[in-house]
Amino acid sequence: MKKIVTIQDISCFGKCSLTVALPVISAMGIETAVIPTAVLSTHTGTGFEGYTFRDLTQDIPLIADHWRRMNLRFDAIYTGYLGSPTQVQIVSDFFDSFGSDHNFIVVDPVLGDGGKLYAGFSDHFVSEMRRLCRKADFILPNMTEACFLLDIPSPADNSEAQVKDILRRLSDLGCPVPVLTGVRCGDSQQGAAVYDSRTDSFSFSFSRHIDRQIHGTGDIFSSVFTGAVTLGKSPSEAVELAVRYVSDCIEATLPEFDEEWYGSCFELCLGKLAEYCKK
Ligand code: PXL
Repeated sequence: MKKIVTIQDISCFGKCSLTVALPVISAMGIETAVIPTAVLSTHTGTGFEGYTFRDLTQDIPLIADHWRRMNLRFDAIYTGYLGSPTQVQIVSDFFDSFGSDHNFIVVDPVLGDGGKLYAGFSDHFVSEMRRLCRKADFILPNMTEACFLLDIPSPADNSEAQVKDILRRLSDLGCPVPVLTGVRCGDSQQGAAVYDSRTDSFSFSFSRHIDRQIHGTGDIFSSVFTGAVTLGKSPSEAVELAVRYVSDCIEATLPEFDEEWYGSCFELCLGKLAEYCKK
């Protein structure tokens, strides 16, 4: 079996980060090892206040030391939400220990959405995340995160030329294959775009646009993308699969949105995802 290790928090309630990555990657038929970076009572997004935050930064090197002694190897290393600049540095050390020519690194630079940083993040955190992106084979920012990483204002519109320019600049940060999510195409479509700087090629993938912010969809996207590349798909095929599954999850959430406002009903679509991966 293929094996991924994912490094991100557990938000105990709220359906994001590890509570998404673990079921989604497992449904793709891939073993999923985890390093929890923090335990929060809920995620920090809109709608939740007064959440607890237990920092597990000091545990990460201890887990890594044990795994080194066991000689564990992973086909992919995938990071999501990280809680502090120190944690980013420790994750960077983990890449040095466990990254190799036989695996790849995915950094989802979780920083913010809707033009704003998430609660508790500073400019210093953004610059540490920018440094981490340099070590990744793939980065998966949304439009807000891309603008913070590049230190540019949010674009007024999303022309193809503008998206390509942002992707090129993201690759200049040092990551050969950046993927940009939250890309709009006219009023009716949204999706993602990928740039492979090794071949200088772009690829876009879209589904129906739904005007709702649903928390955790970025984590679903990144989990499917990482799983798909681990299964041998090309970056553009992986983006296409991730766009399709996120769209399935959003469609499944709409009828439930009054109750499930804090996350998506991705659970209802895991069977479909398993089927997509068999094809
Ligand atoms: O979905 C990204 C995410 C993960 N983990 C925590 C978060 C967020 C986004 O707000 O707050 C704790």
